[in-house]
Amino acid sequence: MSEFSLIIGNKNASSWSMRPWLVMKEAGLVFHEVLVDLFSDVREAEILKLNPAGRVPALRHGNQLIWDSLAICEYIAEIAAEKHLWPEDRATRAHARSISAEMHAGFPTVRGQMPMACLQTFPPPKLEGRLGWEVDRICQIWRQCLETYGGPYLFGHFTIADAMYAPVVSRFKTYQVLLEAPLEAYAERMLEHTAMKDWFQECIPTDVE
Ligand SMILES: N[C@@H](CCC(=O)N[C@@H](CS)C(=O)NCC(=O)O)C(=O)O
Repeated sequence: MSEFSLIIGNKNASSWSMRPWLVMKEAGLVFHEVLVDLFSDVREAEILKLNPAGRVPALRHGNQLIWDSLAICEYIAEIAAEKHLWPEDRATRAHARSISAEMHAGFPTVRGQMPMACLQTFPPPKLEGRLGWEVDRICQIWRQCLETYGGPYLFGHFTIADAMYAPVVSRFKTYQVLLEAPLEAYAERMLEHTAMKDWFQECIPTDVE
């Protein structure tokens, strides 16, 4: 059995789980998956048995438990240092960390009104008010990264920042958000990423929360 166990929710719906899962795949780590059904009545008790913080994802590595998606990504970046899961240049790394933290702490309206449902397609919501602002802000972030670093991913090669925005790529597809050509090309590239494709293939449809 692998030394790593990643505790995650339903692949179709658990955007927080998707992020470290992609990062661990990109790092080339072999890991055991522990799946918790977030639609089960006993999910709270199930999760609490595995993580006292009561949330997924969490990573068990030997006796060490690491919880919270970004903390797991940071841990993997240190373990697989040769993969440069953060950009090497300090200023670029600070930029990548800033947009990752912005996603981690923000965009509550996108989260609430456009829940992740990888396999499903829904009519586009009206992109106005706070929702419109948040979607525009994500587009601004992607545009600035792609223009500054030249693509094909946000900071050139695939980094934790791409993983942090991967659920948004999925949401934009599900809710048919129209994007300008370079951003659409980025979203397509992300959907073609091997780990992303594997995640989608392993999804089972769920209700939307
Ligand atoms: N800040 C946390 C958020 C994790 C989170 O909210 N996970 C949700 C599922 S995607 C969860 O565990 N929900 C527990 C529940 O529904 O009972 C992280 O980045 O890992």
